[in-house]
Amino acid sequence: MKYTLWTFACLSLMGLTGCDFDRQEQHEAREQSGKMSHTMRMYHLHILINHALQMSTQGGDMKLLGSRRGPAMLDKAERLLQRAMSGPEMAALHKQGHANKAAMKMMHDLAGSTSELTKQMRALSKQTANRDSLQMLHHAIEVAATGSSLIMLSQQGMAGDIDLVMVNHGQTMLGEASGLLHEVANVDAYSELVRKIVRMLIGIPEHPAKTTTQ
Ligand SMILES: [Cu+2]
Repeated sequence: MKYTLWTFACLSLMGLTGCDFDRQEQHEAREQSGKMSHTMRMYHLHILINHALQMSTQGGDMKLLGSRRGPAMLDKAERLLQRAMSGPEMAALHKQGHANKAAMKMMHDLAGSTSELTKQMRALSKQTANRDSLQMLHHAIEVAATGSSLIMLSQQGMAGDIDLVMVNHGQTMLGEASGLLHEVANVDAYSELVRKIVRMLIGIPEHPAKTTTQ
């Protein structure tokens, strides 16, 4: 009997400790998100927008190939863009007074141009003129968005020596994107919009997130 009671007491104690541990973890997670810098939160939203842009270029390429998956991909890109820009996370950043920050303005400019490009991509088809050049322009966006995301991710300072590899490779990708633009001679409105977007991506990440903790 004594032994049974003792076992029961031990099990209860273990259960309580487990609960305490869960509570502690939840508390730490809340603390962590409270301490997370606004720059880190903005960069993560920005990475989502870069990805929406990449999805658009894939959708645009599929439209040029005549694939019926093209419009569906453009729909998904638009939904992600809307989710990132109109979600509670963005609203919170604005509420906290970050609406006029340079990084926020850049993000809104990029999102606006992405939305405009996605709309224009709806008109692409197998019959579109200069399809090869348009695909090269799409690749320029793809490469620049990848470079921009790698740099922003490495600026979070989460992976030590690997951050350096990421930032260097990101810069190489931005250079590659610039080179691709020079290869395409188109001067129509669509190409100009692509060039504007690539230039925005090249100019984006400037401030290491960890130095601006608030
Ligand atoms: Cu905003």
